[in-house]
Amino acid sequence: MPSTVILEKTIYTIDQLIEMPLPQLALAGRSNVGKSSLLNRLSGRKNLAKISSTPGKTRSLNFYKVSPEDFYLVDLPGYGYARCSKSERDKWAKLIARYLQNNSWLIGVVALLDSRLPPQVMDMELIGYITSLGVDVIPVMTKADKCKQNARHTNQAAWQRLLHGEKPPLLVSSHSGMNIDKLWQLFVQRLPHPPA
Ligand SMILES: Nc1nc2c(ncn2[C@@H]2O[C@H](COP(=O)(O)OP(=O)(O)OP(=O)(O)O)[C@@H](O)[C@H]2O)c(=O)[nH]1
Ligand SMILES: [Mg+2]
Repeated sequence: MPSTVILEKTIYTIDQLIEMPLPQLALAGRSNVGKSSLLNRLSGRKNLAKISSTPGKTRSLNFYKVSPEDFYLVDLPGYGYARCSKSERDKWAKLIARYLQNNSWLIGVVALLDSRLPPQVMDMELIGYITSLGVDVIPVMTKADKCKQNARHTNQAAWQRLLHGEKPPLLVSSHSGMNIDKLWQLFVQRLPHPPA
């Protein structure tokens, strides 16, 4: 587990985007999939990132610095949130795209997928887009506590087939803590110089 995770920078618009010179892992996924909750669980702090049962809670790019490992976890606004205006959705999509493109500090995008659902077109589009940028995708399935074992294994196997993965996506739960340690290990292994 990380020693400390602190919010270092919040970005609302493209012109606020600046280089953040440390390795970065971004958490991406549909609105309400559990990005901010996962960040809280990973940090061991319940109220670090704002969460809500109303989709569209995170409206900015939030850079959380992890020490002493020295990297950023970046909480992104969710996509596919239908109830906000089209112009607002377009603005977020552009901001996220600009962040993901040509960012040499980005070492991977954690694609969060709802374990209760079979693969969704919108999630496939995100993964296709990230892959097209030459960025690694780390698929992770959220809310495992909310899903019967049979269903989550079916959905997990479906994702593994679609992504041609050697391993199935990791099933996690921010509520029960299931596999949070394993997820943390996955992250740390990706760092350019993993601590000894
Ligand atoms: N049962 C269960 N509920 C979860 C879990 N993770 C998140 N939730 C719930 O799902 C809802 C959305 O969680 P958030 O973490 O705000 O989701 P988000 O992906 O950050 O959403 P946006 O900021 O809108 O994109 C909240 O009501 C959470 O309590 C989980 O592991 N298990
Ligand atoms: Mg959020």
